[in-house]
Amino acid sequence: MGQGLPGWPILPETTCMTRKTLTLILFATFAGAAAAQDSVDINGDGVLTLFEIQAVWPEVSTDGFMFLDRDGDGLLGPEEFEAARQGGHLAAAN
Ligand SMILES: [Ca+2]
Ligand SMILES: [Ca+2]
Repeated sequence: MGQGLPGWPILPETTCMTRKTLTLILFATFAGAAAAQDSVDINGDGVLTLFEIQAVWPEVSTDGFMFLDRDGDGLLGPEEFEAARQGGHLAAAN
C-alpha cells in the first residue's frame, strides 16, 4: 500500500491534438494574411482541396467549393482559385 508505479510523466493525446490544432490555426491565420495560393496550399501540391480552402475560409461550404471547382476534379487549381478570388467568393484577408 502506498507504493504505486513510479511517477511516469503522462502525456495525454490531447496534448498532441492541441499542438496540431494550434499549428493549424496559426498556419491558417498566416495563410489568411498572405491570401496567396501558395500559402493556402498546405501540402504544397499546387492545388487546393476543400480542406485547405476551409482552413482559411471556413465559411466555404462543400457546395460552394464544388461551384468554384469549375472542371469538377475536386480540387482548385491556380486558375480556379484566382477566378474564385476575383469573383469575390474568397474574401481577401487583411
Ligand atoms: Ca494542396
Ligand atoms: Ca478543379
